[in-house]
Amino acid sequence: MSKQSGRGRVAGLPEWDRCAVMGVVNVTPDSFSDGGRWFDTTAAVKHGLALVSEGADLVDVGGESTRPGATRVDEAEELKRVIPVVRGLASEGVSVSVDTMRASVAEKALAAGAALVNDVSGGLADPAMISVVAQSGAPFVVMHWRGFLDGGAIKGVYDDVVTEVVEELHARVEAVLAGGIAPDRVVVDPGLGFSKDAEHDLALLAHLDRLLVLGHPLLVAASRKRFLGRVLAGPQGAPPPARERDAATAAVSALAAHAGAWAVRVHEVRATADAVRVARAVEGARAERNAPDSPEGAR
Ligand code: PMM
Repeated sequence: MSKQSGRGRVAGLPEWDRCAVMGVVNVTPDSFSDGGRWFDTTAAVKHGLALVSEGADLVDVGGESTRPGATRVDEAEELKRVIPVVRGLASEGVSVSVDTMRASVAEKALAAGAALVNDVSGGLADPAMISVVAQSGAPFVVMHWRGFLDGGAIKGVYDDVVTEVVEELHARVEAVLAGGIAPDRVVVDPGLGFSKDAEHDLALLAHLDRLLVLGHPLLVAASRKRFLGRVLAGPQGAPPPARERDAATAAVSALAAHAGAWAVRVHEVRATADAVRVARAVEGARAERNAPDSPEGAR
């Protein structure tokens, strides 16, 4: 399968000729890397617009932290956090993604102008999610998920993480298609850091080609995650804090773009916007060199 099939196009969203950049706005007091900073509608909308001016193609708005140990917010609170921010950004013409595990939040966010539903549970947390998204005709991100993180260590045990993630994602894709979401509206995501340790995350990044075989555009969300802290710390050292992992995040963005990812989800947009453009330029140079009528390609 060509790299292009992973990049592909997601029906219902603009088309980019390179890996797209999804900027993150967490409207939460407690997300692990930026919690509390945009916990106010005006500040959150302003931040989303700033991310767009720095090069974000999409802005992902979430009102519930998924960090290990986080307790779930109730539905009313999640709606209060997310909907005004979605509405504010959509009214400015931003392509907004809503990061939620709740069908009711997805439904109201779509009505407020969101263009994409990003569910870290891949439709598992709320049995109504798939039908709500199917009825709306919105595209849907299916992330690999083995349940809420307080569910026990067994969830992070794999014999072969790449094969298992591919198989489990395949099963979720079948479920969302059976639930009526159109195939050209399904995006897959390996769920880095969710029931996975640093070795698992690195193995998945090393084998993004295996995820592309699923035949759907691929989203990679490595931004500031624990595994980057581990890599930067080395065997003995202490991991740098989340906000000092942005250069490492941009490195992953370049690698993911080069491997054919459709989009990368990041907190700090500027460096990643550069990274995906460099990856695109390299891709263009390769295509030119391989073209049958180029002196290089003819050799
Ligand atoms: N990770 C987080 C939140 N949302 N969405 C997708 N599709 N994939 C992810 O890996 C993902 C996500 C957790 O990170 P954050 O708290 O920094 O937003």
